[in-house]
Amino acid sequence: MEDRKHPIVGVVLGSKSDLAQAVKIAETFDALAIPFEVTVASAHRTPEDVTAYARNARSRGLKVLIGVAGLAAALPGCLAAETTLPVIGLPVGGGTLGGMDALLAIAQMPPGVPAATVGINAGQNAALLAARILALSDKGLHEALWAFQGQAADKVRSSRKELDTLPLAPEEAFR
Ligand code: RP5
Repeated sequence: MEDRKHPIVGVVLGSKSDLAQAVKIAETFDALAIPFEVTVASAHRTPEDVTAYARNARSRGLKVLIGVAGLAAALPGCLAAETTLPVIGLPVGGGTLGGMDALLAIAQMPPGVPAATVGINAGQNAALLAARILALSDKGLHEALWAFQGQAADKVRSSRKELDTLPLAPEEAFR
């Protein structure tokens, strides 16, 4: 594994009100021992901070950025415009459109400035996608991710036993 002390993922929230998503991201990164940092910077309210953060990110040692934003979610795109690091957008649900506005704003980037998108409020997936990118060059992290996926698979398999009031498919059906 790489040095686990220095943050390698930067998580930028468009507002402190997006904090619940940061908690999901933090839980996932902690489970995988990925060092990260969190800040608040708004594409519309503090655009100069977003620009500076994105421009400094690579030289500060960050390898992936996650932009968390709701409503007219310009944040991931604005980060992507100012760096060559991979940027993952996490659309936050809420407002009159329930997060569809943020999802489309993040997904519909113009050619030349890509930002990846995960589902609305999909904080865990945003963190796991960042982890997969980092695992390309980190064997220890690859192994940790593989174990994480194995645990999720075990949960699904053991949940079958809870269907015991129904005619359950035999385990041989999966071999
Ligand atoms: C977006 O507007 C933020 O990311 C947040 O999801 C939403 C509402 O922000 P607040 O008015 O709660 O600060 O920019």
